[in-house]
Amino acid sequence: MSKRNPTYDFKWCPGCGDFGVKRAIEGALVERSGTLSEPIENSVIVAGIGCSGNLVHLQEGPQPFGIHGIHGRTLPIAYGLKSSRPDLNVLIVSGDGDFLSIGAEHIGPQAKRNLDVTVVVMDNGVYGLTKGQASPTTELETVTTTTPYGKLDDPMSPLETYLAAGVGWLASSMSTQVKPLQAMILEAMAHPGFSIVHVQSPCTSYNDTYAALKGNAKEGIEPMAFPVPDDHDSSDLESAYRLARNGRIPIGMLYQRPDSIPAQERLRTARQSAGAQQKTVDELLSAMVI
Ligand SMILES: Cc1ncc(C[n+]2csc(CCOP(=O)(O)OP(=O)(O)O)c2C)c(N)n1
Ligand code: SF4
Ligand SMILES: [Mg+2]
Repeated sequence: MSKRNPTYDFKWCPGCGDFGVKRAIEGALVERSGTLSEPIENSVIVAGIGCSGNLVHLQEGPQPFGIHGIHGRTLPIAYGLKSSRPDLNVLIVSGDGDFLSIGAEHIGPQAKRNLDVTVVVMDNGVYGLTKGQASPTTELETVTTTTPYGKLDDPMSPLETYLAAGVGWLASSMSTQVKPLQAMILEAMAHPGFSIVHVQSPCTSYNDTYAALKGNAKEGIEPMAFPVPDDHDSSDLESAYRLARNGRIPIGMLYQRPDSIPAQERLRTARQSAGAQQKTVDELLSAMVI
């Protein structure tokens, strides 16, 4: 439905990074709708679970459609949606726990398929909604309720993982940079193919990383985040890898594959070339009978 659910009363904590992501998405959807003269209902937000996924209920202003899915399955839901309604603009919102743990197995296949959707990952390095358990991006040795002796696993590097999986359009951002983030999401939605905007979105209750990301000269904290250099060539995959592997967090456009044929177009072309040889569903099924 494209109306807010009046009985859903979830609220983010004060200062939660997700507020900035929400504003950027609202702005990008309205801007897209105006530029393309398309009703906002042509956009659908598919949400994972977690505080981040609740974004789908909290959109203000003109309402897109929304589906609040199950844990880790935003991509299969979006695939089904896009397969039956390729005309829709599908935006996924998901957390580091939802997208990069139980959901991670879907990234590779959809990247290789070049499913034409945009994913906004809200990374707070923790399972926020369930009160602060370790997620794949939680730092080594961090003590949480599920890692009482400190986290034993190295943190995952999401940007490297996406590039290795074959994601063809990748940007990295911070929830505090609302306007640049809005512009990035808009650009990602215009890309014909799979696109990811990975956002550092701190959790003020269980993993407040604002100071670590931005740095604090007075307290001698070096910023983890740094802007992607102006001379970075975003069509150069090797150069994108170097930035992703740098040990800190690059903020900006990392990679855009020069050629991008989205899944729907591949299917259309295959159907056309099959022509008269197209098989019925019954024929396809009987070919698999043992
Ligand atoms: C099948 C299933 N297992 C476990 C949960 C419990 N659960 C709710 S939110 C969450 C973690 C979400 O973490 P993340 O995606 O990082 O979202 P955040 O709250 O940090 O934004 C989990 C495990 C669930 N909803 N469904
Ligand atoms: S628990 Fe963390 S992620 Fe969830 S709303 Fe609060 S600050 Fe945001
Ligand atoms: Mg999280």
